[in-house]
Amino acid sequence: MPDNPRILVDDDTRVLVLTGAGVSAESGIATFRAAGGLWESYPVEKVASPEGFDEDPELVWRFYSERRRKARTCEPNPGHRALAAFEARLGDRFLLVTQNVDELHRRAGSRRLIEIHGRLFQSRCAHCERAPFDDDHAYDAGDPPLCEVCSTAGRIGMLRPHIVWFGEMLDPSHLLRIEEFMNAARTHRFVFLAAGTSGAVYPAAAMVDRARLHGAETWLVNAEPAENTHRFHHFVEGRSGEVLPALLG
Ligand code: BV8
Repeated sequence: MPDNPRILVDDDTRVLVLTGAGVSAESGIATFRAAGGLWESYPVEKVASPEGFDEDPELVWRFYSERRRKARTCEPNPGHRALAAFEARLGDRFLLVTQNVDELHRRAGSRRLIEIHGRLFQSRCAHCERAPFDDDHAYDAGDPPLCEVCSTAGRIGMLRPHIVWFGEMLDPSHLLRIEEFMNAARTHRFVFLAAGTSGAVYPAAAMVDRARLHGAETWLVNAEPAENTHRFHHFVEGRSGEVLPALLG
């Protein structure tokens, strides 16, 4: 791998990007599985699963409220901004898929963005079909919040974070949009780039395999080898806030 690799892009190239928690690390947001990560303080099945929410909604709301408080104080880093600039260059030949829920890609200006694991600053009702709504409240004192729509209808409906938990399906419309982008890209030069992800969570960790089936040249940028590094053509070890501006510049 040359010292300063670059992803060469011509007028025909389609680029699909997948990011994970490592892309937000330089903004001060804890990752999940690295040392000192979130899962060290909280057992994942207790705070990021529907069973955990059913068992102890107060604990789950404390976990997400703490993350809302923290994420509000963080800013996008050069890695987020490099991806937003790359989107501005490529337009509809670019699509960013993120596992991150911190909304820093949004705040950096990314718009061709799919947040496949949900959004930290949205809530929804766990019991009715009410659409997810913007919500930056920290509900960590007292009872979990209730849905007004349910209350008005004389029901008890508890609010939950608009997050995809383990054991929950991803939004089918998100998966369809990703598949459609890959199908359209297969007759062009197609690059798949993953950044800041340990490759531990599915179906996101299998995107590299789908992309290769569609003829993509695949790149991984990560601070350390990931679980699926061997499935990428290129691996650039480093911090995404430093590597991405050079790689995409
Ligand atoms: C589902 C909640 C159907 C939001 C999350 C096979 C196929 C399908 C499903 C499964 C399967 N096998 C198992 C499953 C079930 C499960 C799964 O994948 N389990 C794993 C643990 C084996 N998947 C699911 O349940 C998914 N649902 O598929 O439904 C189904 C259901 C059941 C059974 C079968 C099918 C739902 C997955 C979504 C779960 N929700 N989070 C939240 O609270 O945030 S996942 C969670 O992990 C986060 O969303 C996070 O984004 C995601 C992935 O983690 P990473 O982003 O990669 O973060 P991590 O800390 O791991 O790594 C960061 C990396 O960055 C590190 O390598 C580090 O070195 C690096 N780094 C650090 N600093 C930097 C850096 N890199 C660059 N620069 C830096 N500065």
